[in-house]
Amino acid sequence: MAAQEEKESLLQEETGAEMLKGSEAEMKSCEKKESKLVLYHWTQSFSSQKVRLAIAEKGLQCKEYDVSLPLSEHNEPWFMRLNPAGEVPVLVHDDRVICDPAQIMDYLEDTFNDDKTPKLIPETGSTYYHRVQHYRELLDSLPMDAYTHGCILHPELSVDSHIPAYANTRIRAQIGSTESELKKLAEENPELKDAYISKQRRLKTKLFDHDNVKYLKKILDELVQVMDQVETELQRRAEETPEEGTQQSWLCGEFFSMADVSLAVTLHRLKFLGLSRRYWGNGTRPNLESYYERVLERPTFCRVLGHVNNILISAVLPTAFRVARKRAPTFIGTTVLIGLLGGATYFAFLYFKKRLLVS
Ligand SMILES: N[C@@H](CCC(=O)N[C@@H](CS)C(=O)NCC(=O)O)C(=O)O
Repeated sequence: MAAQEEKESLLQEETGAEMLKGSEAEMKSCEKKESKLVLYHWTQSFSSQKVRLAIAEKGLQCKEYDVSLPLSEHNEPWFMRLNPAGEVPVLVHDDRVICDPAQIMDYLEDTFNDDKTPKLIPETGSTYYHRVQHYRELLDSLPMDAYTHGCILHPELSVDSHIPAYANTRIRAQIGSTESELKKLAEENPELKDAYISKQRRLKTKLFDHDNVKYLKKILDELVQVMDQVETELQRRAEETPEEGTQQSWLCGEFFSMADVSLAVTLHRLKFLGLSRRYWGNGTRPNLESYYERVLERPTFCRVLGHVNNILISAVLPTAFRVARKRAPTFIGTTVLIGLLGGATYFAFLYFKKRLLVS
């Protein structure tokens, strides 16, 4: 379990074994602010994608660690100790551990606020501030995990999705095994028993809803109103006269804000799920359509999330490498043993051949 040990030791290091004291130390820790950011995330996790985009937009240095959901690494004891909800993303900054994605983004905004760092939330009290917060809240309240599970479990709800056909069987098998896995982990780790049991209960209710087609159709219908509201806001932006020398505006104004982080990642997820045609294809919401096209061309977005909808590159291959790495000792051991046995047989053959020839 080399990866786990590496993460655990990093965590120990990060959570303040060598915490500094006094004003001089504070200054030093301020200097090192950026280099001490660590994000535990999973490439396919919607909430992780938002945080990763916000970090990139702010130009922050951050160490990223993949916590594989398909391999259930988020349920391993070391991760449950970090976040008892067993969910990604988790941000560790010096001795602080922040588990909620919205809180992580507020923390980043409040902490890294010097003149050189781009702001994603405008000055409190300004019109822009209220607009950004309004759209951020509106978009962040969407049940993205329900859309995601729903479209995987019921492919008939979407057209043109990037979800591979095997995902349905895979996720059903995972849902089936997670309950017993969490119960077993609760028995093996008494100090985390409550966390495992409440997680198991929470997941059960959640996944029951996400498999309910009637509920899924209802929430997908409700999404129409949100998309209408966004389309109207984007139309307003298009009608505003841009200041001289400025480029095309984003959702709340001429700057890319936290609301854009939410909108960009939401649209990318809807595209992945095969829901884009339903909400902005065929000229139904032209502003939304051109907005998404601009998002795809944005360098930070391309760099951080450009490949996440390609499941082979972003999930299948990294998972396969992770499995190979975890099994490396067994694999190497077996290979050496086969090699030794093969070699011994060959030398025994040579020996007996020589003796036979001699005799
Ligand atoms: N709890 C957070 C979101 C975090 C979250 O749901 N993370 C998902 C991935 S996007 C996760 O880690 N799921 C794993 C699990 O529930 O077992 C919220 O309320 O917004």
